[in-house]
Amino acid sequence: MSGGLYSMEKRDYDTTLDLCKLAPYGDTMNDGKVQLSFTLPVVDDENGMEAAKILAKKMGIAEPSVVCHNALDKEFTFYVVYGGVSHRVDYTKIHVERIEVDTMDMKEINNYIREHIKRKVVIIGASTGTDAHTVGIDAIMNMKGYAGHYGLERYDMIDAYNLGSQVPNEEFIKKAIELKADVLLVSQTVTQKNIHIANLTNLVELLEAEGLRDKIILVCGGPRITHELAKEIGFDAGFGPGKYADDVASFVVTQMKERF
Ligand code: B12
Repeated sequence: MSGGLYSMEKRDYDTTLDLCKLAPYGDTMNDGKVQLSFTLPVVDDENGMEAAKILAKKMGIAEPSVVCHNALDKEFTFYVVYGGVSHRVDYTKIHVERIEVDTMDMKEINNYIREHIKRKVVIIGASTGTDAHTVGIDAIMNMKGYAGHYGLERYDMIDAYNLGSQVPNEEFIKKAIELKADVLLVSQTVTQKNIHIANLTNLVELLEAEGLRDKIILVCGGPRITHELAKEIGFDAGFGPGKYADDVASFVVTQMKERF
């Protein structure tokens, strides 16, 4: 179930469900049961388990029980704690900025480009700034693809260039001009000290200074990127975990048709 209308409907099988007071579900409706995992830098013994329970209680978890404790080595232990939370959420008031596009498959996207754009779309991707993580951008661009979704290099109607990692914004833009890019894809994995925000904002500023911002579709992605954040800092869209080449390709080609 993907949320939306269906989940807002009353469910006959459980009349105690109140979406204005949404609670986690463990065994019975509204029991508030959650499971929490963390690692403590201590030996795997009774004292460590007690520390894990005390910590969970301090986090507001009622009646915590340690349901799993595994020594990672002599001085680090991994815990899973099960317990209940009393907090409730008003689900009916939630509004999340989301990308409104129906994802097409590779064949449909190629046909869409042939029909509406009538030439190959040039897409350049990179993990920029000091970020050395390449797996995310490779998942989107690599010929072999990821999790059963072919990457953009596989698309007949897309010229995809993956510049790799640690690409300075200036070099990225230089390449965009040289290759006459329609779309720039930026991957950001490291978010320590909000480095991703500084780096992404700098790219937007440089593109604006070059007079290029309005001429290209600018998209970022990564494990901690949301669409809301991306829009806030001047990108056209942001994609997080569980998104693939076909999601981003569907978005960019429909944007190109609408905007250019
Ligand atoms: C592999 C890895 C590395 C490898 C990277 C190798 C490589 N060639 O990429 C190495 C060992 C080099 C590495 C280094 C570092 N890492 Co590292 N690394 C990881 C790890 C284990 C996996 C990341 C990964 O590959 N995920 C798989 C991909 C497929 O997932 P993804 O990136 O989320 O991509 C998906 C979506 O987000 C999206 N997506 C991603 N990018 C894009 C772009 C676009 C345009 C779109 C549309 C979508 C999209 O699509 C993908 C598919 O759905 C994570 C921990 C973890 N388990 O996640 C830590 C992790 C990311 N690393 C971390 C850190 C801190 C580092 C270092 C700073 C460590 C250090 N102190 O040296 C360095 C960074 C150096 C640098 N200058 O960047 C932290 C980041 C913490 C933070 N919040 O900033 C993590 C979370 C580990 C941790 N728990 O602390 N790392």
